[in-house]
Amino acid sequence: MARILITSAIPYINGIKHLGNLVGSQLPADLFARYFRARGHEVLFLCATDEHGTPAELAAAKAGKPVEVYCAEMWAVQKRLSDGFRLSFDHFGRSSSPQNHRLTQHFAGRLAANGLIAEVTERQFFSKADNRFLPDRYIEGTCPNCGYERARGDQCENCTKQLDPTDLINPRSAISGSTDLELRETKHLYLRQSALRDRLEAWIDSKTDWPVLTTSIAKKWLNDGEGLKDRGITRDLHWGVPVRRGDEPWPGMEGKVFYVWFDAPIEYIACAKEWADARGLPDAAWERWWREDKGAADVRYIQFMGKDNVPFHTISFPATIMGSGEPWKLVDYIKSFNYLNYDGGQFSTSQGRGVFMDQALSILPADYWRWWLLSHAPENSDSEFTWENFQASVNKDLADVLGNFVSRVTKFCRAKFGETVPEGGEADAHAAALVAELETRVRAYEGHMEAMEVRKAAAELRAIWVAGNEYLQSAAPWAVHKEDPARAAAMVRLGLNLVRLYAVLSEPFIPDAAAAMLAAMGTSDRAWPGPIGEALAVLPPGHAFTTPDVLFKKIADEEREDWARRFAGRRD
Ligand code: B3M
Ligand code: ZN
Repeated sequence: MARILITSAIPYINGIKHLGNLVGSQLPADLFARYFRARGHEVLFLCATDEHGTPAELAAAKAGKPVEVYCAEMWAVQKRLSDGFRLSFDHFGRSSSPQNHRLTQHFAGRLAANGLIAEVTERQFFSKADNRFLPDRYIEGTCPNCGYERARGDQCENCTKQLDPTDLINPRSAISGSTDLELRETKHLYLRQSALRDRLEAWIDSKTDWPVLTTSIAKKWLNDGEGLKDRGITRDLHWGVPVRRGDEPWPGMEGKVFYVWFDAPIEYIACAKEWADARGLPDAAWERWWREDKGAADVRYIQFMGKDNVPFHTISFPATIMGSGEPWKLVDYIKSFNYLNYDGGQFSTSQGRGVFMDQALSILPADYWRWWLLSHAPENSDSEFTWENFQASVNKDLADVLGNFVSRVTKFCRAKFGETVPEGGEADAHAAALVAELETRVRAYEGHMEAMEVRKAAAELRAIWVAGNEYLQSAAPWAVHKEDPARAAAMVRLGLNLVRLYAVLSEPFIPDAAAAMLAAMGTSDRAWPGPIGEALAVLPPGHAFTTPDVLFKKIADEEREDWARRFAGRRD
């Protein structure tokens, strides 16, 4: 039994996330948290909302609410939706927590003490109309790279190029639209990542098992242009973690806050303290997950994120940890994802294009989405959601294969033997072939899950479901029953045990259906299968079960067409 720490990239607070966001971090993180728990490991699975920075301030202003109020409300909304998708976080924290404030200030103090912070005076846009500096998204203009006219000061949404506000052509205030801007001097702190370049490179080079997507992005940043750039870690904003040097004020930095990307990953650590504090546990309880000097040396730490977040997790956050000179845990494995596109274009939060988490749950239960998203995860390249593909996968994999298997076995048994596991008969050659096939497939499934290959695992799980249907088809208990009821009983007994086994194996992907299957089988035995023959003998003759309702209903063509129209754009 190992200890496994899992974090998902923490979603921005500004609004409800779309399915592309979900499949790029939180959902696969949940898949593996559930799997590793099922295998008997001790798992701590953490996520939180990312509440600082210009996205939060701008969204709050748009909603006409004080930013603290807006964040508290949106945290509750995101929490409800993550529960709805059955994301099994041990704690869903907030980057605005007092725990994160203190820890962020602590790290800044340590970095400064180690000579890794530079104070830099630079020129930034100041808006006279708004009477404030305009960092990041507070400024908009034309992208120098692609000509898109609504590029933001931190990044162009059209071509994804990272920008500095001063790169923009025809800059204007995102608050007032004013173009009456002037460059004024302001002092900021820079994290001297460049001083840690060699250590970062050696560390990244030691991670030979990382996915290519992760390593290639990390190396690109390490070697970009002149080399690794130092990063500004403070902003002229009101909302955020006030700049302090540990417990001390930071002369000259009054009224400034840390940059959101400085404090957000530190929330992974602070979230563990929030988790412990919420349960009245001592600091030792969370430190054993995070401090190598307090038991975390044997923890395996896995992070999940979309590819745009990789640079911050392979360079900036490790630089913060290394630079602190304290024995905090560094990540062991970074699972990153490409983008999920939507029906011939991109998901877009600003344009309301695509399906958002609340909308998804309003039309179908979580398992339908979980199954499609995970089995089509954008692992090795971008992937695309289309309603046709969604309908086809749900109807085929979930309804025709898994749902139909459960329904056939239970209904046949009820009709011929009643709702108890029948006795008599012996396993025949069909059964032996099935057990042999499952032995191979279940071990392959485990292998893909251990390797965190989401799509391969989903494909193997589907093949495991298919094997059950093929068994029923070839064994044909309904035909055998006429001549030899005892042989048919043995087949049905195997089938009912398969339902339980499918529940256990499928739980990481489709937890609600798995729970319904176990409940129908009248068991809470979720033991992961050892030898398959034994796993298929858990429910003994005479054990009572109930015939479940339809597990998955099919999606009709009219529904598909209706949804495709509704989610084409502009969310109201
Ligand atoms: N909130 C970006 C995102 O949601 C950012 C991730 C932070 S992870 C520490 O894509
Ligand atoms: Zn652009």
